[in-house]
Amino acid sequence: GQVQIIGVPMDLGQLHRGVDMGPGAIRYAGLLGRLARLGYQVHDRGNLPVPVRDSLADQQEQNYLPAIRQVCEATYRSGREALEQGAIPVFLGGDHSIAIGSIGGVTHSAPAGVIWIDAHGDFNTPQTSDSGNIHGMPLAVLLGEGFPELVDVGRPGAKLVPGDVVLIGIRDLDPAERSRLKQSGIGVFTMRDIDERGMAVVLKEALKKLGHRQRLHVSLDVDALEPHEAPGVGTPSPGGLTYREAQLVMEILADTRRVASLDIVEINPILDDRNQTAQIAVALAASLFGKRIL
Ligand code: DIR
Ligand code: MN
Ligand code: MN
Ligand code: MN
Repeated sequence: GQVQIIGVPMDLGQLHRGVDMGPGAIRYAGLLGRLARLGYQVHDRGNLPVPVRDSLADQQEQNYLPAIRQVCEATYRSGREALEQGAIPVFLGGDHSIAIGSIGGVTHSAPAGVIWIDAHGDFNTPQTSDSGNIHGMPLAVLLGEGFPELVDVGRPGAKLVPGDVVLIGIRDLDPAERSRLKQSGIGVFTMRDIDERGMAVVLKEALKKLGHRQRLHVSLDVDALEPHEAPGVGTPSPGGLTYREAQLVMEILADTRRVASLDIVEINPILDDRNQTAQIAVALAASLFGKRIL
């Protein structure tokens, strides 16, 4: 199969500088070589253009909404094209707001199930957000809620229905976001579920919820991982997935042979320890695309 790497160096959805260097860090950690050695034909499409934050002073009080919309439009087109060319797109963030474009693009002609791996719900609307940061809103946008400029990226309206989404690794929700999520019909698997029942059981239940969808998209926010292991993130949350739990997720997902696209987001090399977080992300991607121990 063919993999297309699509870098989206966007840091506008949150406050910390440095997330724009995520695509470089992930490439430097050896993503292309790892996928090539698994037998994929890997094509790097380079990075999409993203305006520099310092050039957007006039958008600051809108939390960079116009620029984020524009970048998500371009991300949508790249994802749609990759799929039309029969490739697996791998989107390198950037912050999680890029998923508005990536998941929109990969659902352009047919729906997909989404496995959203994150410490956070990313289910805020402008009304429920405490921070105003758009990276806390992309899942709500994909379900049709929030800024219309973002909801209508690529094609008008919602890109997903609640039954198409499962969340894994959740442990940090804002109060109003939490009640929205509980009422949403989205499958939410919290750290408590994982602690009590084990990752293998939880993930199999999550996959059962997505049984109606042939194709799966994995959206990996690396802050889902335990911050002692993956420190290079802007919003670390204690009590996260261990490296081994995250590996097991990827191995079980690989066994389904239904994974058709991937986001790797929120890696901040400035906050990282010698690129360790990008290296973990690359090892997880290798497992997701079929690397086996035996
Ligand atoms: C918080 C943090 N819920 C917000 N969200 C993060 O700003 O809406 N998402 N960090 O990744
Ligand atoms: Mn996220
Ligand atoms: Mn997160
Ligand atoms: Mn974050």
